[in-house]
Amino acid sequence: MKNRLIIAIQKNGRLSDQSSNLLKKSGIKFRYKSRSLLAKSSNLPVDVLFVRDDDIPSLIANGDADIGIVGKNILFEQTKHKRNIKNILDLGFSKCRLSFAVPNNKAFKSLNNKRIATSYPNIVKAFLRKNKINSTVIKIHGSVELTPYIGISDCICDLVSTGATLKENNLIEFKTVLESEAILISNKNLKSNKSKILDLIFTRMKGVINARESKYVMLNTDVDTVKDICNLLPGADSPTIIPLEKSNKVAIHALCQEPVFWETMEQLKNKGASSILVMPVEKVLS
Ligand code: PRT
Ligand code: ZN
Repeated sequence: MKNRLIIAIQKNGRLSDQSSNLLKKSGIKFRYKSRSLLAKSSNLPVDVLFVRDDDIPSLIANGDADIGIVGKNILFEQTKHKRNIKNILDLGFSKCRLSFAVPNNKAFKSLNNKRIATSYPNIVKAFLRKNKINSTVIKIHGSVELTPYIGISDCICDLVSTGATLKENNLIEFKTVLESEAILISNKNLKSNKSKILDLIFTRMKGVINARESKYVMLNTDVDTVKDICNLLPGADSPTIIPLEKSNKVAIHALCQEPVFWETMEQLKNKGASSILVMPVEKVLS
């Protein structure tokens, strides 16, 4: 395993599918067998390790894995690994926030002198310290949202994505402590042979992430509207202009690195563009 880069990803949970997909889109071929812990890539010197997400920072800090994908919330909570791990890339999926919430019939203005139930005691304590708030933090592993109703806490600090869980439990979100998403993390002291493999994977992952928002736009327009049309193309660096057989008509092709909404297409049409095609982009290597 010395010369192979070991990538730890979540075995079974909210991060699993998108982590696997990202590795595959980055050109790492591997086969996942449901009970196995390790899959060897068939085309690159890479092994994929399937574990619980909470174990990923310690595996990397101890050198048992080299890089991994976790929620920012997990990395920030496990403060003891900070010295050995670096966050190298925000991956843009599994977005959520760590927020305080209180039963809606007990809303209060100050967090002072409260009992706060959370699975993230380190993040919450750091927040309280920073804001000079004096409260008690109670560590709870699951069903945090029930604790105010069984008399254990006055409020909670938990992950929220759609807000449906808070709503179901009559809780109101009132302060966000951390915005989280999946991140790529790495051991800070990788040997040079492993760093080289990481560089390759890192560049490819960035290409996959950049491509997510990117669209390839093709349209036709009159020569005298080219400037107006190009100004409307979102995040297009330098569009290609191709003369068409019909005099004074051109085709414009552009890589738009920002979302292209229906509104933009309508504006393009109003400026004289026709045959507007918006196509997905799979990979971008700049
Ligand atoms: O078994 P293992 O330890 O590997 O997994 P796990 O059960 O600890 O984690 P898992 O799979 O539930 O979540 C993995 C990561 O997904 C988290 O660490 C976050 O980074 C991210 N993530 C994104 C979330 C959510 N969204 C999320 N909504 N993790 C948890 N939730 C929970 C939240 O705790 C609450 O119970 O979903 C509920 C709220 O969701 P909404 O949509 O109702 O607001
Ligand atoms: Zn977990």
